[in-house]
Amino acid sequence: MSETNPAATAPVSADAAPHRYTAAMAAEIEARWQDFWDAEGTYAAPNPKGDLAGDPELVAKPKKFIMDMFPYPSGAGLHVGHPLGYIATDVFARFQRMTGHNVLHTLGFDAFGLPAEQYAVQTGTHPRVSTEANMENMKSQLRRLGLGHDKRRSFATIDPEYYKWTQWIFLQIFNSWYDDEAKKARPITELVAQFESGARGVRGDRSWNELTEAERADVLGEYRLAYASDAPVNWCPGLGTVLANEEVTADGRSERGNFPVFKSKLRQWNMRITAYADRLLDDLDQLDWPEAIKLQQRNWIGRSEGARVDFPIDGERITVFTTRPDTLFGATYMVLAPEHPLVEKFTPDAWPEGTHDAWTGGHATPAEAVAAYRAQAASKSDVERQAEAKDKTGVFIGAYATNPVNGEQVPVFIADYVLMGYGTGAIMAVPAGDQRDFEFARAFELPIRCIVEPTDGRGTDTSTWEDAFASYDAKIINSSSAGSSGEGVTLDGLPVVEAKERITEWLERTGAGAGTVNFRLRDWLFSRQRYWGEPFPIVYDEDGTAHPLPASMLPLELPEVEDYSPRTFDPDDADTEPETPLSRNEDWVNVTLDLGDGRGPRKYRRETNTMPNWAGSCWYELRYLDPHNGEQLVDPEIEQYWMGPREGLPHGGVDLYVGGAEHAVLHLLYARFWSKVLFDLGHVSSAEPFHKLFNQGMIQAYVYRDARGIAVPAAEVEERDGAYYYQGEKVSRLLGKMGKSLKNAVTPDEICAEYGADTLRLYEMAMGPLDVSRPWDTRAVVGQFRLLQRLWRNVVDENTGELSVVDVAEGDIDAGTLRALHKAVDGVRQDLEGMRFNTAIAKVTELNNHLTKAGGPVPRSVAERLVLLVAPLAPHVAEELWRKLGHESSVVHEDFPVADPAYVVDETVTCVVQIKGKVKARLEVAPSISDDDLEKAALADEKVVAALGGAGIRKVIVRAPKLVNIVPA
Ligand code: ANZ
Repeated sequence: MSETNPAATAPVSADAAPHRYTAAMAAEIEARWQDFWDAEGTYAAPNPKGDLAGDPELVAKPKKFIMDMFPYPSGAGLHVGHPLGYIATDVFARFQRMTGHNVLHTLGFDAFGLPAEQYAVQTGTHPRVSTEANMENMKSQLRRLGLGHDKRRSFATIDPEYYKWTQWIFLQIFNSWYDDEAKKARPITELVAQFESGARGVRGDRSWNELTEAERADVLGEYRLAYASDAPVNWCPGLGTVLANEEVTADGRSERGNFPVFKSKLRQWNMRITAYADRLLDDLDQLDWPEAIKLQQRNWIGRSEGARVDFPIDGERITVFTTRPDTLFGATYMVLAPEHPLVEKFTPDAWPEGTHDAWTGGHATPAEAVAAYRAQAASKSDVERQAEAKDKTGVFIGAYATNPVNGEQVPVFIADYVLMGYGTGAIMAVPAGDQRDFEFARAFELPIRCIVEPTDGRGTDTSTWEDAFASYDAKIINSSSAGSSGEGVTLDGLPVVEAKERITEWLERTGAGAGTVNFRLRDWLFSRQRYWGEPFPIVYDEDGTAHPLPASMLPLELPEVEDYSPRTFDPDDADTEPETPLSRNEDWVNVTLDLGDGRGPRKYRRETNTMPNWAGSCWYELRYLDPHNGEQLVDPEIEQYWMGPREGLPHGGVDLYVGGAEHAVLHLLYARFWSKVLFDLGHVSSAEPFHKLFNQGMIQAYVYRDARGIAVPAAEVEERDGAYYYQGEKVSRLLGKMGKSLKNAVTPDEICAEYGADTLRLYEMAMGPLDVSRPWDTRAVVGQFRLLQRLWRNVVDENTGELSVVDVAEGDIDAGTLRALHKAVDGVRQDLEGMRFNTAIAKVTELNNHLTKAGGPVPRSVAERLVLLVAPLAPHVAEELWRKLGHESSVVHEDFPVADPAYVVDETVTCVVQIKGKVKARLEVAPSISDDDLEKAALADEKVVAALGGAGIRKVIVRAPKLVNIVPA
């Protein structure tokens, strides 16, 4: 929006006061204090020991570790939306410092990532070079905001001294396994000892000592928490890269370039996060996180209680997972995921006699039908396959399996609504109870058997039904049998929950199945075919067995490569494999090493994948604690001090972690997983990384579009009579994201230049509750600038630049001012503690306005407390005024004011105290006083005590706040 800037124009007008708070003055004050804070190390947080300037007095204080989700150093720099959370944590951290805490607050960079690599492909600039330039730019933008970070603790995930430890943690995870009995990770050497002693058997009938080295490695690979396996990926030879599901179109081609995409198997690293599913779920209860985020994690982990049921077929069996084993009698057909490995095995050469035409898909043989359907299914993403499409597709594979509960032969289909990656990849279909099965059964004319008595009046004749019936309150019917394995079972008349129990017992007794818990969570695919990431500390010997590097060889630094771009292949050649950039550096890849494992120097090939960009953010909170430790991940005493378990935080963790809600699952789940492994292995005392999580809202901005729908520069749009114009043309206005591409980005630099950082900070905090999204409005920023001008004017004479406050004894300050002061102190304190920054600013404004309206000079002690209230929010102007008020040390470590409760109560009301109906006393009390407190106050009143003259009391009638009537005995 074009408009004149009052801050810039104020000082040049002829009669402007020479010492008014202006943009120019703000710029000067802010730069000066920022330099001072840096030089003094004002925000340095001492550690209990070590080289971080341990200060015994500070260390004895209670502590607070306050963190932001660290940024990726993007080339676009920051817009005003980015620092919202950083300002909020800074205000909170400053408040905590002023209320007696040793505060750790800093910010690093999450600096590995794809954009720098893509830029390198396009321009040849080394990703490190562009990343470092971006970091420099962002650092200066952030510095301008006056954030109180302990800069000695800052780092970037690309620093070799940092990723040395990321690699080290990988080795810990690789070298451990999950002991299901102890429910924790243990060193792999302890598992090897169990195999060696025979305490644990090796699968098959061979003993551990008979296995070759490679075979032993394979066995251990099935236990390790980091393991390599062949995982299906979307391989696009034409682009030379593996694609995410979202990058593949519905017809199986790459969104970019329109090349064919193949589901192929690739040897990849995985993390066995599924071993921790239960603990990741259970420990959520103890965390102070938004419920919505906890719910997303719970759903992502997706714990389902149910049963596995075996359906015999051809002397083998198909195992299904069901959450409703009680509906087993209603299972009239089965479905396997199209990719299920048993499909070929059970597909016969010819269609069985009398196969329904609708089941064959018009194919001459089952094999043909299966092949055609698989090709069709492979082109859909899991999301599309699960979409609630009414037209269910599938094909009969020509085989029947046996329902174990009644011996019925049920046809086996493949259909894409069953996913390979969930449960067992096979289901028993119960059309009466499951909507997808219902639709499929209608399409393929399969029987729909009513096994739960409908409670909605639709009746049991399923031919009249329009959908499946599901209710946990209903009773089971038509579910009784002699059982194919000889033993009968009846569920008839049982409510669902009891029926589940009874059938599960029956499954276990007859060996037809067992109760089980299934998780939606999958292991974490941990490798990328990229350059700009942490190299794996893994080498392969000539047999292809993976060996970990010894810790002494870390960091394994990223080597130089000539070419960052992926190698592309014939787009139709599915048999190709991605070529990783690291594999091109033959000198780096092929090495002779002595791994110190007694095998002596040998030839190895290095792993040429790199870690995903989630790796670096999985443990960065720990590095802030002890950022220069080259010997240990983190000193245990230091970790214990800042993050250890304590009252109310049974698993320990960061006191406050602020970031966007978009990180509900991946980052927050991965970081929790690494914490738990490190905890199990004894490296840390905290089993959770982040005790309290807060999601800030988004700063939105108006997007203006012309008639063609193209965004036009928001800054050049004019408003006339409620309509918007760009270069004379009418444009539309909608609230959206802020960003360069929408031409509506406002940078913090612009606002700092126009008004100063203190104004920007106040504006962002005043916009609304922190967790709510809010539209940016540059025109409104000036409101906060004016608040600072009035604040300044209440303390400093604008003409002389001298202090304008007067020394007045507390008792001589007028009651109205004292009330305004203490109410503000009380309210701001509570608001800052509760992170209600917007209402805190409203209270500061109210007090400031009171002082302005009162006219006359402000009493010094009132001005001082006002400045202290402002200090967390607008630290530069507060520091300047504090010094002007004659203090020699920084306001940063001053004590936050405390309210005198006597002044905090609202206006008082007069309460009449009667004895036997006669007025004996009058009390001034708060309108909100409770009956109890009022009774106590009345009975303690001198006049009342005298009037009672020691007589006992029979009854007291209280009508707070106005009346107390005492009836003596
Ligand atoms: C029989 C049944 C009867 C089912 C009924 C549901 C209702 P959640 O709760 O998400 O765990 N299922 C199992 N594996 C599947 C797979 N790989 N792809 C698609 N669907 C699958 O869901 C579990 C239920 O989803 C299972 O219980 C199974 O259908 C289906 F009245 O079995 B149910």
